[in-house]
Amino acid sequence: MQRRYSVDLAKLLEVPHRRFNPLTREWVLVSPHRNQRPWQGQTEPAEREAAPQFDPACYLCPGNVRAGGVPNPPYLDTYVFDNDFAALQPDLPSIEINEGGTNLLSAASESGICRVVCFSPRHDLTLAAMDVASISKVVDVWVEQYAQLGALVSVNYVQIFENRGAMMGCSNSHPHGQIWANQTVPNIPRTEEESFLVYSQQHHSCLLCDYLGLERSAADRMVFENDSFLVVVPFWATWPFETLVLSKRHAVDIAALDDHERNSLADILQRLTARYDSLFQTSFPYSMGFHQRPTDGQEHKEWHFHAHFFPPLLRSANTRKFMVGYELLASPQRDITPEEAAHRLRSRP
Ligand code: H2U
Ligand code: ZN
Repeated sequence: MQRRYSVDLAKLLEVPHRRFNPLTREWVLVSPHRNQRPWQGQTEPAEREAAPQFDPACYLCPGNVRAGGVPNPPYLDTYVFDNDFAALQPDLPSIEINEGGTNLLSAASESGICRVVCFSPRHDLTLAAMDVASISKVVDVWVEQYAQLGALVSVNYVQIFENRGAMMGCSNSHPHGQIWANQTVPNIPRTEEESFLVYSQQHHSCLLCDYLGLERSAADRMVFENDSFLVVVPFWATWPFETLVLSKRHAVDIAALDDHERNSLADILQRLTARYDSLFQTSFPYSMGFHQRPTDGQEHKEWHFHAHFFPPLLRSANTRKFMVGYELLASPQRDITPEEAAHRLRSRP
């Protein structure tokens, strides 16, 4: 299959090469020649039992009792509760160690709040199967939670995410996501924060606004767009069908989106997850989440609100990519190019 790329990119696509991720400032190894063999994709649907609309054994369904004995209310659209097995706890005493000041044995207490967000009372739905109006309500909840948790002096970063599918370690197929609100800014958003800052100081513009402009003019990695958001397989993607959802306007966080943009976000999430599902005729597993400005009271104009989708599937509903061996010890590596992945995603409904 011949597609037209810029001369330099076409040359690069013939040889092993590395690509730079400007957000994490790390490299990914791309080995396109290993993918010259014909596409061995399988499209037969994976064995799946249809889920019931209500599961009496599900701890997220309305009216059911969760671990610890708390019953869920008979909620009608979304429902948020404090995680019963929270990884973080609020109001901790401050403890810090650093033996000899060498950072060889360095640790500090970390306080925070973990919540679970049910997207729908219907046990059988997914973002892909929900209607945009219902997903808009989920977006409103994310905005509210980001603002509420972020306003706490003890919370400096709010990570909103969804783990979908047993392959990603999700324990329950009931549509839900999680929010972890931390005292400190965790590794990845902290690295992105530094990248945004340095880029804006060097170029007097925003890293992702500039990147968005490049992707729009090249179109090689574009998947689709709506009024306010654009989906690309980023140039530096490590997972086979990884995507980046970019706000077209320079918004620093989810709360800065206006009503129309919030609806657009719901629309893009519905259409992207449906496209993923149709790629291998399966309920596509992934981890997704938003990256946005830390809630440390600073303006952080350098931040550009975006979402990452990291799906593990490679060739079929049952063939996943493992980040092992070379990936664990040296650098992430991929065979199928981001351009090819974008092409496959573009060709789905
Ligand atoms: P997953 O999204 O990874 O499946 O996690 C679901 C969360 O739900 C998990 O963090 C929490 C788990 O701690 N949970 C409760 O808060 N209450 C329960 O009764 C069971 C699970
Ligand atoms: Zn349920």
